[in-house]
Amino acid sequence: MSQPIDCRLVVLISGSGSNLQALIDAQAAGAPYRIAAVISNRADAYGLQRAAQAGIDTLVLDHRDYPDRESYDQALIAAIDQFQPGLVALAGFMRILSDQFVRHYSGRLLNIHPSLLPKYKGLHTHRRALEAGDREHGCSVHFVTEELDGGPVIVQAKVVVQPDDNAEALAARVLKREHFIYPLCLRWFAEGRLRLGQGQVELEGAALAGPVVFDTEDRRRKTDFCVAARQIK
Ligand code: NHR
Ligand code: GAR
Repeated sequence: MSQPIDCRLVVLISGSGSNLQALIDAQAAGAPYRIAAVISNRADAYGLQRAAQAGIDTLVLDHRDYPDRESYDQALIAAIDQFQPGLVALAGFMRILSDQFVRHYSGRLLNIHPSLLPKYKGLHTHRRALEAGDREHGCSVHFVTEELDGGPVIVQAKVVVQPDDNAEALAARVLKREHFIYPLCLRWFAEGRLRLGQGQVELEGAALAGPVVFDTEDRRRKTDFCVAARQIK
């Protein structure tokens, strides 16, 4: 059996923080991690208010106060490590992180990205999926590695692209699925079932051949996730 791990969590945000809210709500509903702090690179991020409302420590570290990425990332590491997290989650954090930062948190740094990786790494993913005429789009949770949006993918959720879609409408539907898969991955991690092996995702002690995919019509609840995981082994 897997052992629950120390799951103090630090969440990095830049904006609205609706993914953060999903993590807060999951914690309140019994998820086995504790959000120790929320850190934003922007003082006006609405997610800071969500955190404060939930009684979580917040910190603003503005990248514009630092001469370069390396010094910003050093300061960020120092700020995060005060909270001694077992896991760091990027939740709409909009700054690229240096190799040094990524290595420091290797195996305990997750990101939620609004595309079906490896498609559409980087920014403006919804617009790019529409412009390409894709019939489906979605979101991915992955371990962060030095390669931007290139780390091993854990879970994806798909969304059908509608004929009359625009980027905003599509983004809103994808975001709903993000709010399902991100708390799920953090729960797995905190339960000790999910880890980064040699460049690949290990779930329940076995390497995944590919991400666990929740299909467009998939309304499985959290209790069924192991079934979903086993199907693809
Ligand atoms: N850092 C590393 N090393 N690896 C990853 O996989 C990372 C990362 C940092 C952030 C999130 C990512 C996303 O999910 C993420 C993954 C920001 C940019 C970006 O271009 C790209 C990807 C992601 C986040 N940021 C601009 C920059 O110069 C600034 C954009 C802005 O401020 O609006 O840092 O998509
Ligand atoms: C989410 O869609 C997240 O996947 C995306 O930004 C949004 C943040 O929303 N992340 C990126 O694009 C990273 N570059 P939120 O602040 O409401 O969670």
